[in-house]
Amino acid sequence: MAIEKIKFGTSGWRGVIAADFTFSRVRAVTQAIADHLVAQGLKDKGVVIGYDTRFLSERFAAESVRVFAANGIRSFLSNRDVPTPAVAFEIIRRKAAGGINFTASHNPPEYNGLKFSAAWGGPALPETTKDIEVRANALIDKNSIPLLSLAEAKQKGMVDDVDLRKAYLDDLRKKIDFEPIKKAKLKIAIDLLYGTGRDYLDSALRDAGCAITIVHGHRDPLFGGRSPEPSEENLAELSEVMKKGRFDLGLAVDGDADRFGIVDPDGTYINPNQVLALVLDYLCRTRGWKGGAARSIATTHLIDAVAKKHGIEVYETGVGFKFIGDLLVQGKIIFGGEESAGMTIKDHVPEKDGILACLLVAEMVSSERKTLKDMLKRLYKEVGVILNDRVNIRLTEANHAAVYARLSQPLNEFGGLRVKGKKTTADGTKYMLEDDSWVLMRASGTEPVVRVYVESSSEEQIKELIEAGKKFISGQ
Ligand code: VG1
Ligand code: CO
Repeated sequence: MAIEKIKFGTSGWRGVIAADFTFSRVRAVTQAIADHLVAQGLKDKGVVIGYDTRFLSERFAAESVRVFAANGIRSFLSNRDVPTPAVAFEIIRRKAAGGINFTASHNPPEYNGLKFSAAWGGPALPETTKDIEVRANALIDKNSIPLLSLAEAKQKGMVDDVDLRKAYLDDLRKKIDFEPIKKAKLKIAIDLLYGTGRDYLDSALRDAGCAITIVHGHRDPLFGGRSPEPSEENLAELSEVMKKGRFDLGLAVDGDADRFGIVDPDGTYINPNQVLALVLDYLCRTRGWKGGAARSIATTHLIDAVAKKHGIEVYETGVGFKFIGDLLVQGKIIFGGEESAGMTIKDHVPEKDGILACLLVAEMVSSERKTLKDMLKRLYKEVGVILNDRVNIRLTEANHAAVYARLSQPLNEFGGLRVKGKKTTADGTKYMLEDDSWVLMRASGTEPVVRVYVESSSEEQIKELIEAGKKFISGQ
């Protein structure tokens, strides 16, 4: 495969290690970010640098620090692998110019990546990443990128080793109501998926008196041969552990701990869309906040139903948490969620936070004293049944062009349902079908897959829509 240009996707720049994601390209992107920060007049504020548990992540981070140092930009370098939301928190706390987390998040083990967060703490918006891309591509293969050794950088005071954990966890204590959790004395099983959530999520809950059993709590850059994504398939082992023991709740976070995964006591995986709707409903009932709710175009309309119940406005954004983060800092929303298991709330970081989401669910389960399944039944009774599903279909060099051509074909009917409206966006066209069902098909901006998202009010209809999506993508 030809080496591609550096391109930021839905969240950061990602590539296969040694092919696309190399030390020299990391140097070019860092130099581009340094130039961008100089142009913004932010040079003197310093940058927060973190990394995940992937192969070479800490080495890529160190390389980046060397480039920043040579540009006279000081780095606050994390002293261990770190969740992306903790980097976001530290940027805001230190009033830094921005930050980088070296992570490919939920991608397979052969990938690494970097997420650049702006001074406001959220994932950089397209205008910023565009500027960085242009600068970086002009620098590739140039030997002119300045570099200091780490020792020189330290000696010049250009790098501080910092702990990001304490301040972040202290802050979460103000945002989560730990009282009901302490009273409930929960038994919780946590799957850390070999990632950065270790000693963050489990510590917060242990401190609240919960009995914790951990699965995959050590670093494995191969992630046990899977992707560190807290999907139903990847949480099968957590579910088995829960079936064998007696637990009140199962929790998980992805590789960089910005996504959540939730499992009911009987081992049933709860779909993230349903978790988002339940938490929004819970927050509206308990926090008394005023403001809207944001969801991406691919995220469930169950959120809209909950918002309607509480009389709050809904904002629909493109895919990618940067757009939700932007609405949060503008003060427009009290809650934002994405179907891929992203969530944040008012006064918190404008970035998805899997640790916060898991703690909110623990709080909700403790104070409601119900399983998530029972809470869902209650919610469906109140606002109506809205179900959803998503499949990912692999893109190969062979099917790539044909699939893209099909994605832009207009539809009049889908899965036997008439198209009654459509919305065309940068993420493809979302087709509104009869019965308030809908379908969205789009190419991922993080992995070589096409995603088909469907929503409807019955299981049968969901199955039909998913089948129709698979057929449509494969050209049958
Ligand atoms: C996916 C999700 C999107 C999420 C993004 C980053 O993007 O759909 O909701 O914000 O990953 O998540 P895409 O373009 O592949 O569908 V993470 O946990 O990798 O930062
Ligand atoms: Co992630």
